[in-house]
Amino acid sequence: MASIERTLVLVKPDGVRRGLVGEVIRRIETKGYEISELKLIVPTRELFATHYAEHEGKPFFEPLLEFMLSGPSVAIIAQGNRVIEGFRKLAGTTDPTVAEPGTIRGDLARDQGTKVVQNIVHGSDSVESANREIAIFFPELNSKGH
Ligand code: IDP
Ligand code: MG
Repeated sequence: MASIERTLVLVKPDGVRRGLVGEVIRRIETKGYEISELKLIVPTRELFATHYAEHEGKPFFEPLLEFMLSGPSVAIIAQGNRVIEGFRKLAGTTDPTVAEPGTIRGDLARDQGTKVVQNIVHGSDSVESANREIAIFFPELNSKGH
C-alpha cells in the first residue's frame, strides 16, 4: 500500500567533518528516495536540546549535545514510500560496532570510545517524530512541506 512519507535526516558533525555529506546523499538517492529540502545547520544548544528531548536525563545526553554543538550538521528532508523505515535501514543500528556492513553506520563509523557514539547520521523513527523534527529544522515549511 502506498504510504508517501517524509523523514528528517541529519548528517551529524562527524559526517560533515569527514566529508561524508555527498556519500549520505548518494545512498539516499541511489535507493530511490527524493531529496526535497537540504540546508546547513549552524548548531545552537536550544535547537538540539529540543530535537533530542526524549534523551534528557540519560548519561549520554550532555555528551550528545556537546557533540552536536561541535560543528555544523546538514539537515535533509527525504521523501518516498515508507522512507522513514527505509532510511533507518540504510543508516543501520545505533551502535556502529554492530551496525551491519552495507549500512551507512556499518560501513563508515566505528565506536571511538567517547562518551557519545558518533554515528554520522540521524533519521526520524516514526511519522510523529518526523513531523516534529521537520518543524524544528525547517520551521519555514507549512505542514504539507511547502
Ligand atoms: P538513533 O540515532 O539510532 O535513533 P537514539 O537512541 O535516538 O539512536 O540516540 C540518539 C543518539 O545518541 C545516537 O544516534 C547516538 O549518537 C547517541 N547514543 C544513543 N545511545 C547511546 C549510548 O548508549 N551511548 C552513547 N551514545 C548513545
Ligand atoms: Mg533516535
